[in-house]
Parts: sequence; structure tokens; C-alpha cells
Amino acid sequence: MVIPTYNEADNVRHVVARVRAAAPAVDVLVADDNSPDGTGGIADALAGVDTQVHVLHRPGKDGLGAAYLAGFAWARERGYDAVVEMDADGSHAPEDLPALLHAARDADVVIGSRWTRGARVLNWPWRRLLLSRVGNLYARVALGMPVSDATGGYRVYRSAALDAIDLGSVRSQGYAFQVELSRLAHRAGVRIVEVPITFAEREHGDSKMSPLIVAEALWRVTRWGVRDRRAAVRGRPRALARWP
Ligand SMILES: Nc1nc2c(ncn2[C@@H]2O[C@H](COP(=O)(O)OP(=O)(O)OP(=O)(O)O)[C@@H](O)[C@H]2O)c(=O)[nH]1
Ligand SMILES: [Mg+2]
Repeated sequence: MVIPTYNEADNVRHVVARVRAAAPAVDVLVADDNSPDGTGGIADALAGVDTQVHVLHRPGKDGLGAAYLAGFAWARERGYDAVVEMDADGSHAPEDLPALLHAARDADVVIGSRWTRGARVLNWPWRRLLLSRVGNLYARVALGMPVSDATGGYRVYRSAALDAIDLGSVRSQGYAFQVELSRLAHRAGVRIVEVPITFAEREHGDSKMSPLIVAEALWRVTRWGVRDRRAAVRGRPRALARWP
């Protein structure tokens, strides 16, 4: 499991302990961007007493996408057959992990979803609910993907899915990173399933969400949607010409 962290000193200890308790077979990699609040040092201390906890120290804040790509590369070098993404802030419940891993037996990508039947979202202000709802509907329609929570960051990728995706082409940094990977997985034709999760607002620390991150997602989704439609239109006459 890769847990990206930036200033999560009040969360990292507890969240790692919960993962280790909920899924003891899972190894944890904390991918820290040299957090000024000392998160990296706390993670080192955890790794010092637990051989299944590892830390990837990155030089500075470089976005969620870059931290995940580095974490994926780390995991693939070591031959893991699946990689899990999870936030450090307690929004994703480690106790949901066994259900996600179970679903990964029959899927290449498992998305822990806030927007499928049975999911719960706790303590989120209505503005965040609306943003996530509308953003996901837009992504779903613009990209033609049967995914209800394309921005969610609680996922399992089987290595086969990562092999099928050209990770070198990924440029997104914020929420757009999750949407981009959903899109690439969908286009690669791998099996994607969604599992309902209980999502809770962070209790400690500050959100790194910013208007810039939302704008990046909106801009990229729109661009991908336009590109996909243009490609579909270009493809159509050829397809018709081939029709007997
Ligand atoms: N390594 C690294 N981790 C990051 C970076 N930005 C965010 N994160 C981590 O990514 C996860 C999600 O970030 P959050 O700040 O919780 O963003 P969010 O969940 O969209 O926002 P909230 O719902 O308000 O918490 C957390 O574990 C963060 O610490 C970054 O630039 N580098
Ligand atoms: Mg969060």
C-alpha cells in the first residue's frame, strides 16, 4: 500500500497502525514529500520497529500524482502483485481494505467508491459533497466511463493493470491523477469494479485541496473528453467505409 503524505504528522501513526491491524499481510510504503511538520521522521520511526513499513523520502512537495508514480515504481521493482492507494488523513478507513482486496481477486482495478449503493460519506460539508458529485458526473459523461467515483483515491491496482497503462504518459497532479488513471485503465480494457466505502472528513491537519487542483481536473477532463470525441468522429467514416 502506498500512502502519500504531506504534513500528516497528526495522522500518519494512527493510520499506519490501523492498516497493519486491518490487513496484516499488506506492506505499507509512506511516500512523504519532505513534510515540514516532520511526518517523514515519524514514518521512519514506524519503519524502524516494523519490517512491513517502509518510507520513500522525496525532496519536496511535488503533488499527489508524482508521489503515487514513485510509489508504484517502488512497488513494482519489488515484485508486488497489487498496489493500494490510500489517503493518510483518515478519510479512507483501513477497515474497508479487506473488502477491496477481496474484490481484487476478480478485478484488475478496484475503486473504493463514495457514490455507489451502500457507501457512506460522513461529516462532509454540502459544498464538498456537491463538488464531488457534480465533478464525478461530469467525468463520467465527458469520458464515457462507467465509474461513479473517478476522483476517489482509495484503490487497488493489480500489477497487470499497471502494466496495461502507460504510466510514463501521466501528467496530472491532483484529483485529475485519479481520473486520468481511471480513464487509462478503462481505455486499456481492464476489469474495473467499485466497492462501497465509508468516507469521513479528515479530523486532523489541513486539506491540500485547492481551487487549482479542482481547476486542473476540470480542464484535463474537458480536454480528454473533447479529444475522445474528435477521435470518435475521425474514426467513424473509416468504420462506415469498412461496413459491408
Ligand atoms: N507526498 C505527497 N502527498 C500529498 C501531496 N498532496 C496531498 N498529499 C497527500 O494526499 C492525500 C490526500 O490529500 P488531502 O489533503 O487529504 O486532499 P483531499 O483528500 O482531496 O482533501 P480533504 O478531503 O480536504 O482532506 C493525503 O494523504 C495528503 O497528505 C503532495 O504534494 N505530496
Ligand atoms: Mg483528504
